[in-house]
Amino acid sequence: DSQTLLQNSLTSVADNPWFPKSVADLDIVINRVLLLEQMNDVDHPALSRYILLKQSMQDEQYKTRRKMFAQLAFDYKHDQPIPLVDYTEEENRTWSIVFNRLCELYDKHACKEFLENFKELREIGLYRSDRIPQLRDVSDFVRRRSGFTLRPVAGYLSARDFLSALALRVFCCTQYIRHWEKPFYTPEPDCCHELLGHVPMLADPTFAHFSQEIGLASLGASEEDVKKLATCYFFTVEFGLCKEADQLKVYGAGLLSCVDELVHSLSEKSNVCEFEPELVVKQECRITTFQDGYFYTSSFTDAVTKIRKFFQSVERRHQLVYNPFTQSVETIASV
Ligand code: NLE
Ligand code: FE2
Repeated sequence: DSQTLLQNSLTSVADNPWFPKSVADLDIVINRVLLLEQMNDVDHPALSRYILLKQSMQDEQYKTRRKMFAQLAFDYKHDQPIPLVDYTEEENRTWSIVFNRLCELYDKHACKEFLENFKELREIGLYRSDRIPQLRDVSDFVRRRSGFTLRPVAGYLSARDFLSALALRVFCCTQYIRHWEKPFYTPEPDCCHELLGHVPMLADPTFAHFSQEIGLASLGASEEDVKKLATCYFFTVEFGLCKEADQLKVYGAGLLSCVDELVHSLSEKSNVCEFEPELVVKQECRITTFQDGYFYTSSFTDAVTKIRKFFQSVERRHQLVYNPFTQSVETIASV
């Protein structure tokens, strides 16, 4: 009833006084990233994958390059064209190694929506094995297909900040590439992860719509609800599996960009259960090792339905609608 609704929105305004309401607001949000230098403080013996990352950070040349990429992202503003990058020979070579090995796995293991879009990206010449595509061109492609745009970012964002960009139909993408020594697993997102893992799915209108829906639900939500939303996002958009004619297929970007974990997730050793939001929200999201387990639904749309149903029981704090003409969200004063 209107009394409770009013109460909820008042509580939420007190808890979270501000959230981005337009693409311009994202200029403030997106620069709050977790940088590698800061990750150096997160030391833990169990993080063996993280130690790999530390090793690559001892490569001075690579470190300098990463600083340049971080600066590009920090300087970027929402109304500018995405900066073009002159990738080095070594960077393009790393891309080739990842691209070629993943292509061998996709035919058998990727879901049909992914394969369709990936094929198109190759046919139009945007995706080639010998050079890293420009984020600017890829963003134009995605916009034409699903209305999402890509935006450069320097590294990991908090779940709240990342999801808030989705609400505005903006997907944050790193532009640097992983270290050449570890092409088949990296704990961080990089251009292989964004372009190979996320982009083909994001070009699918249903998938794009769902991504925005999770984003909208996160705006002004409590810490607890943001964590739940982020965990559902993680085990679907990042690590989700689905079934096609009784065969497990992959649609999660964290698997589609990672040779080692893709193979692992479909092996005997992996633990795969049916996706149920109640169970999933209790899982730990791992970013420096393989996941403890993976979740499948009969189709990607089925995951959407389940998540939607689950979050209907979570209190809605705002009635927000996205206005595509102004690229902003508006509060509906319908109470
Ligand atoms: N582990 C992934 C990869 O190697 O491509 C990146 C994960 C980013 C969330
Ligand atoms: Fe990702």
